[in-house]
Amino acid sequence: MTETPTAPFKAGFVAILGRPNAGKSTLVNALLKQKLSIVSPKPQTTRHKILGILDGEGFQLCLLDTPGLLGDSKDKLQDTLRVTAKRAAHDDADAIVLVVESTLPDEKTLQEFGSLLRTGAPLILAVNKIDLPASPGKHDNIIKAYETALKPAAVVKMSALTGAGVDELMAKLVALLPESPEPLYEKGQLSDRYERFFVAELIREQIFDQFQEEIPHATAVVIEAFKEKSGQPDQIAALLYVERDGQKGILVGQKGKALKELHDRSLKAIEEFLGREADLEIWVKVRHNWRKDLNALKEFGYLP
Ligand SMILES: Nc1nc2c(ncn2[C@@H]2O[C@H](COP(=O)(O)OP(=O)(O)OP(=O)(O)O)[C@@H](O)[C@H]2O)c(=O)[nH]1
Ligand SMILES: [Mg+2]
Repeated sequence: MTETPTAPFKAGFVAILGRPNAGKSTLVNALLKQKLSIVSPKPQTTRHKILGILDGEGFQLCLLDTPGLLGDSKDKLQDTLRVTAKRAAHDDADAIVLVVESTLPDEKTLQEFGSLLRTGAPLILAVNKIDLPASPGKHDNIIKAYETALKPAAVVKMSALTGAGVDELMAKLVALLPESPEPLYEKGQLSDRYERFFVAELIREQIFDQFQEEIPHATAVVIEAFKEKSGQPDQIAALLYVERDGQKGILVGQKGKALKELHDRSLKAIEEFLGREADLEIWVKVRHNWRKDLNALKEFGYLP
């Protein structure tokens, strides 16, 4: 009797890169089929390399969501975010997904993305947001421009929002994964980050939703305390750092109304995520020009 040979197990890292707002985090969540990374219509939402682990039949796909690559950086935070994203590609990736929107790339964009090829990792071009209306032939022209400059290993037209093309992308990624004697992370583990990281992110997501203009970008969230006691709600204390007194005034609002709303919305999101009750305290502090301050970036967890 002959045994059917089983395919070798595969596991590896796939870095998801692209300009801010291209839909990287939405794509990571779509591939994982659950919400891991926060998403907002405003650019520069993601500020960390965030690992999402997907266990499949015969494979483990380790997805790395990254901060959007900006053309020019204006401060040390933006410099740091660029380094974080590029490191994910250069140090960790077995494959790269370049997520682009339905717009023709300019020379600078092509050059910048071209530098990702130096990683040696195969690059898949994911043309996202195809659910949005586009003139006839537009996607083909965009793909042609990227294909000429980057020679991607594969191209997928997709919508992270509707899910169109996501399975096709996943199949292409799994095919690119290296063989591995065993999974890289324990089966069933979703990320390498702890609950307190995601709690801070959920508060940031509410800030992106509730406040306009510079406020979301000028705010950092630090979890000061996270205490679990059996039979009691978790005790969570969050500190929001802004850059100027005026921003603090906006976050707090008249008679504390804005902060109360932020508190209530954040608590709801946090309890849903944790699957248990929590008590949340939010404090707002000013740390002048923290985005230009390397010590602050370190303290807030943006720098190793
Ligand atoms: N119509 C449409 N919108 C999308 C799609 N994918 C993402 N979006 C929207 O695009 C916006 C940005 O999505 P994100 O996933 O936060 O983008 P990102 O690339 O992670 O952005 P940064 O973290 O800022 O770099 C959100 O409003 C998403 O809902 C898509 O396929 N179609
Ligand atoms: Mg993001």
